[in-house]
Amino acid sequence: MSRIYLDNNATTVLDPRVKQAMEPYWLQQYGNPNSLHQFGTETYPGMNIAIDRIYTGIGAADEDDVIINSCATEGNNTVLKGVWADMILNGDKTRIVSSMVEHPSISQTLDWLESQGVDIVRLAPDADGLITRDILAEGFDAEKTALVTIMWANNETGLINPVKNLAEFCRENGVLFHTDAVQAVGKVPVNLRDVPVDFLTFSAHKFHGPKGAGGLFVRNGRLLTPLLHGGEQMGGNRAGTVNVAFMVGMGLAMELAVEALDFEESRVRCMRDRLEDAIASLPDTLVLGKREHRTPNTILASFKGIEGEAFIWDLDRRGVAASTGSACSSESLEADATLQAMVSDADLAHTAVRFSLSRFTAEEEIDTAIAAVKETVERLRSISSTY
Ligand code: C6P
Repeated sequence: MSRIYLDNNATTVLDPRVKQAMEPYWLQQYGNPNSLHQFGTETYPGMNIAIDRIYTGIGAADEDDVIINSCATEGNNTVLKGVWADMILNGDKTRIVSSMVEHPSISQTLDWLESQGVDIVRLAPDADGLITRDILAEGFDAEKTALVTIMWANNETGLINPVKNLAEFCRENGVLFHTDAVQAVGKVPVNLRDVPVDFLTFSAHKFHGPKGAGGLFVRNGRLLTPLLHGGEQMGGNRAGTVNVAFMVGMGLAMELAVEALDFEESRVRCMRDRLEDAIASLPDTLVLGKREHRTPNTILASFKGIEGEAFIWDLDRRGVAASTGSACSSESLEADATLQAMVSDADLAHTAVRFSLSRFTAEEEIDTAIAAVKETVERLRSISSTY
């Protein structure tokens, strides 16, 4: 049985062109870029091209910095803990403002900062599941606030926050703004010339690059206390030997993902809508979030009376891979504020299943997936009705 992968928000397949571009850096150009000999210096051209591709891909300017790191979790931790060290522990700010619907790499870090005495404000989304400028503005205290961090696109629902408005509000109030753009890069345009964020995180494996490579955009190269102290790599902002192969792979993956944005917006959206229509037509089924507010590849659906994990297992037996919310906190969906804000029926809110496509998803796979979803729903509902 051929397998169908509809869990691209968890991770994506490496683009074969990216794999090929990384190849020389394992056995031939394996030098340490910080070494003075040729093995070291011959890695420079590839790294420079990669950095150019990343700057172009997100619209960074020469005066900005992009710190290459291991993943978005690292980038998110770097911003939150750096701002804490610089502006709260060693400054006069007391507060970080965020939302109730962030990825655990933000929410768990905020929980820890709260345990250290930081005043954390977690905004609830509106009925559409979004954090709007009005929600942020209500009761906002610029004197106290060191940072606002709101994700660009939600990994479970695909809902896209109005990040430009939020960033502009923070700029007007003189407060730093960070966005976790892991699920936005490669799915929707991310142009930081238009969107005045101060910090932005991304992760290569979400856009067909290698796992274990990420980036942190820092407006105007603003200095933050680093998470990793040690060598002078990344201008002293992130110590540790640079993973040249992964950096090269991430650069090309970024370029290819940006080139494919039209395809994402047209073909991927079209396939997603077809699957979504089929799911929504099943009885007692709900798809969360308005289409126009979501990334083109994501569906979060809820099947009344069916337990999420049972659904995933049954669907997997039919050769289709989906997930119950995010890969690192599947069971947290019950407590997910986005769902609670959007679904009044508690039973529906317990059973959400995420389907996420990519530009490598094929039309025929959607036909097979639709049939498999229908069979799974019928089977699991028939079992539950016999008890
Ligand atoms: N979300 C999901 O199934 P890393 O793995 O550190 O590069 O990325 C973490 C991360 C941060 N922010 C967002 C919005 C994310 O979606 C993720 C990864 C996966 O939803 C795995 S939990």
